[in-house]
Amino acid sequence: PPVSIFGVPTDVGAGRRGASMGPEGLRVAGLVEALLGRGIDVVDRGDLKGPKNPWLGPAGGYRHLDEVVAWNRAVLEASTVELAQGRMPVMLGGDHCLAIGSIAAVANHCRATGKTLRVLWLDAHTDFNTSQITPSGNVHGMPVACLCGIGPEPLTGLGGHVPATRVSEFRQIGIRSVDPDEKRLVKTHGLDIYDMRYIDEVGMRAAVQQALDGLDETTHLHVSFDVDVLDPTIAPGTGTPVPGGINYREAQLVMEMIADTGRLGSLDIVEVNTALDHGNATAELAVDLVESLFGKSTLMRD
Ligand code: DIR
Ligand code: MN
Ligand code: MN
Ligand code: MN
Repeated sequence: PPVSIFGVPTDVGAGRRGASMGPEGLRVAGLVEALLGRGIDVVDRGDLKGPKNPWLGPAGGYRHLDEVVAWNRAVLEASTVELAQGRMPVMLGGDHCLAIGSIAAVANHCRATGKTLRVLWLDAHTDFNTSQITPSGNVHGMPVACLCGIGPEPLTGLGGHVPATRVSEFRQIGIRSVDPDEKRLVKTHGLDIYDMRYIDEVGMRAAVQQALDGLDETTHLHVSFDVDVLDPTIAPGTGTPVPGGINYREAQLVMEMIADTGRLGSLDIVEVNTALDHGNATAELAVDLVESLFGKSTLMRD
């Protein structure tokens, strides 16, 4: 489908400033031109608007909850409009809290059209914290829980359907940092996680095959790409880098295997923090990977 790009310059869900510059970093790295170069029908709709970062501490277990809700309403609305027009929304973060709005919209779209939802969550973190167990209060550590109905009502009910998604619709790849109580919660809820140890043991190909197993022509595949899934040596421009991430070849393989399914329906590219980057290397790498996600490959393959 034709692609509609939105910048979502928020860092209200993060613990460090600067993810708000991510959309511009990705544009400067040539994201739009890269997609155009692949022959894709793409429009950059500019930046969504939302509140500025008040830079306060947590209140009731959340930092900036009202601001996070406001940003997510904007994301939900924009995504909903694009999906209804048969277009593919691509949200440029911004911090990962925006996935509450983007995925709530996609889940509603699937309900309305009878499609099956699969979310591929590429991240160092499971993002399954709650206000009770979060060590930080940062909502970018909570979007998966919120989507699955665990969280504050303004976020769990954002799209009007609680829960927005089922845990069984998620597959998480690249995980290597889960907070102590969050570990218990993902275990209790049975989240399907392909962590770094699993990737080391079976290889990225097998892990991605399993995570994408069961897709068919009725599947809407949403990819939520937190750039901190990448190893910090190749992607330093992100707020919560964790050693031991996926390397360049593994990242290319994930993207190429997703492209091969032909089911990509929507995308988030989040947590690019240009204030922490070396030059614009992280955004440039993300653009390189997105080209593969949209079908660039070395050879013609059958
Ligand atoms: C940590 C960091 N688990 C938290 N989470 C991040 O604050 O909840 N998610 N960085 O992307
Ligand atoms: Mn994340
Ligand atoms: Mn992360
Ligand atoms: Mn490529």
